[in-house]
Amino acid sequence: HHQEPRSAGIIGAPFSRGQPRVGVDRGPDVIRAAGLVHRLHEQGCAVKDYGNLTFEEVVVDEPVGAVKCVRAVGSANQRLSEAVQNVKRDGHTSVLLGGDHSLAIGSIHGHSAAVGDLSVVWVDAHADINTPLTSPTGNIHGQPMSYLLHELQSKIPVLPNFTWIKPCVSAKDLVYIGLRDVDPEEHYILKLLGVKVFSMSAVDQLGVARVMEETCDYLSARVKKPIHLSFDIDAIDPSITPATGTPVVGGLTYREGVYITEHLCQTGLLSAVDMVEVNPLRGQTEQEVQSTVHTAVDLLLGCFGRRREGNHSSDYILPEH
Ligand code: Z70
Ligand code: MN
Ligand code: MN
Repeated sequence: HHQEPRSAGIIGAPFSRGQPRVGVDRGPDVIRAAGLVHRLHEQGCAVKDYGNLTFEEVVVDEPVGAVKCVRAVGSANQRLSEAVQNVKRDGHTSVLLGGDHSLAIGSIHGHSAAVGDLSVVWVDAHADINTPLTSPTGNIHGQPMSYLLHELQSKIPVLPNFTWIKPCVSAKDLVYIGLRDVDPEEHYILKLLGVKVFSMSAVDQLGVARVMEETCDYLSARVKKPIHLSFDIDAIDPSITPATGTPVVGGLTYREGVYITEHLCQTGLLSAVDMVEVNPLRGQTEQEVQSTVHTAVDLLLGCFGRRREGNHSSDYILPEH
């Protein structure tokens, strides 16, 4: 059926301090260099590129307990939240190009501050729901959902540069797709809160079409809230997207990934998208990097109405001879 015209507001966040590997800060520029803006225009999508954010240089950032780079991550996400609020107030679907997945804190916070209650679809090999006290690594990209969920607030200590964060997501409004590397503490949290999870086992069992049908039924059972899609490129199998910090075997195929974006797009509720953890320095060859980046672009095109059956604009007129 007919889709309203969409517009994308792109924010680049060249930020890597939520995890230890260099290179993920180059994500925004390599995704743009692969032609994202041009290809969105080509498919009839209006685009405003807000450019790359710049971040405060945090010189002294000693670990707080086990948690690394707390001040830098807190400060960067506060800037990102403001930027996402601006993009939403300008009327666009927000597109965050990461950067590492700690950026979901500011992206989801800003999205919720602008539009109110959200549904979150988190597509990832990992659950990224460790609290600062359960994290086995101290890397904040493994923790963003814990800061955002109302239900975990009593478990979150006060951290420097994190006091602006207001929890804004309810456990019942969160769905995971693609999980296959979940820490025991995270698994406990997911069960405790009753979070809806479609692990890779569920994708194998049900197929991606039923997973998406059930995801959207589940999220729209009460009221239809705007959807925030947080897509970690490591959800896709590393045979397709190897240029990422922590590849995990047994992931989504390219086609399953694209199907997820097509399906969410056609709900008409997709209001913000994160594309994170693309790290061009983690590819073994230029071909590995290109495959990863082109997949990220195709997933974003799917979010903005690209259909594999083909597209045409509603005012197209067949030429007469
Ligand atoms: C682990 C942690 C993670 C991405 C690794 C890993 C989390 N659960 N996320 N790579 N993208 O450190 O909390
Ligand atoms: Mn991940
Ligand atoms: Mn992630």
